[in-house]
Amino acid sequence: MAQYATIPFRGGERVTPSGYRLINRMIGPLRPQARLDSAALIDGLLAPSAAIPPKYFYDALGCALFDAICELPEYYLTRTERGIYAAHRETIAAVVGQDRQFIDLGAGNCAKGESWIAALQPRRFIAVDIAAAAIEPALARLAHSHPEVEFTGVVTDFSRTLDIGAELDHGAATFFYPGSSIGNFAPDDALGLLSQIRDLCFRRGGLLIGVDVPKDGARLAAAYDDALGVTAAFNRNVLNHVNALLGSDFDPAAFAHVAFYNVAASRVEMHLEASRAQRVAIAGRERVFAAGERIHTENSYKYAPPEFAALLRRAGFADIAVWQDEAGDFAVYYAE
Ligand code: AVI
Repeated sequence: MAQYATIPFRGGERVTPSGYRLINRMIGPLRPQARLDSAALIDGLLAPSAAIPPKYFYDALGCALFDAICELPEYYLTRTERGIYAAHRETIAAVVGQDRQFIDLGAGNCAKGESWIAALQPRRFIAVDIAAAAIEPALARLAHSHPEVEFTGVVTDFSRTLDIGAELDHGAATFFYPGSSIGNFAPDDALGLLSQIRDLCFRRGGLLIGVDVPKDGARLAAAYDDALGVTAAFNRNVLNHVNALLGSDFDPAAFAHVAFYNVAASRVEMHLEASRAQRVAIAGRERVFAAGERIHTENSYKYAPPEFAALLRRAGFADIAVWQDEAGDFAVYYAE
């Protein structure tokens, strides 16, 4: 039973005997889900406390802005995680094991996943992301440089469900979920996703995951409100994406970027604040925003290592190893 369609690889060149495949789960029989998603997006915008799920950040421009965020001096997450991998690569590789299928969740430009190919020598590399625009060129590039690996791209929204079981074989699997992306889920949803990953590990498998740690609120606020305004542009751009999806008429320039650390909830929150009173047409309805009214666009939860290890255990993982940088700013876990 085909639940999805294999689509031609736009702009790609088949360079390996095995080639690479891009599977798009948002097309064909799954279109009704896209309609449900639009309905949920509209409901969120019309609700008294307006919200947009963070998955809508990632149109082509949003992906490029996120790549730029990862280079910012204030955004310590990416380089700290990279430093942990560089410092412990051999030890981590020995614990994880080679010759597995490697599932890069939220792969984006696949740069982080690619950095593990030499050490882990995966048989198969499955890049999973909501943004086809990010993984298409990445897979074309990877297939050139690693002809020994079989590459597959799956374009899917795993904030709903991780429907990639059909792409896995029964060999050992390493799931890779870097960048503290798990922090963009509410804790109960994070538990749900971790449990699904655990179920997909079959008999032999594990999860290598990077997670940000709570720290000084001013430092966290700066990481999500940088001096150059790149994160502000990333946040506002979600309104461009919503306009493209819904035909709404948000003016991104009429909303200010707001980011702060909510200590009690252990999360950074991002909002868009209406700079003046305004009316926005959304799917045949009108939403009036008062000056100062906010649209909640993202939570980024931070976990101390004992808390995150407990979450992994609740999801059914055991044998949890943790690596951190010297300052304890970020943590990497491998759980089987
Ligand atoms: C993708 N995710 C882990 C980022 C984060 O840190 O929560 C998204 C982001 N939002 C603002 N800056 C980066």
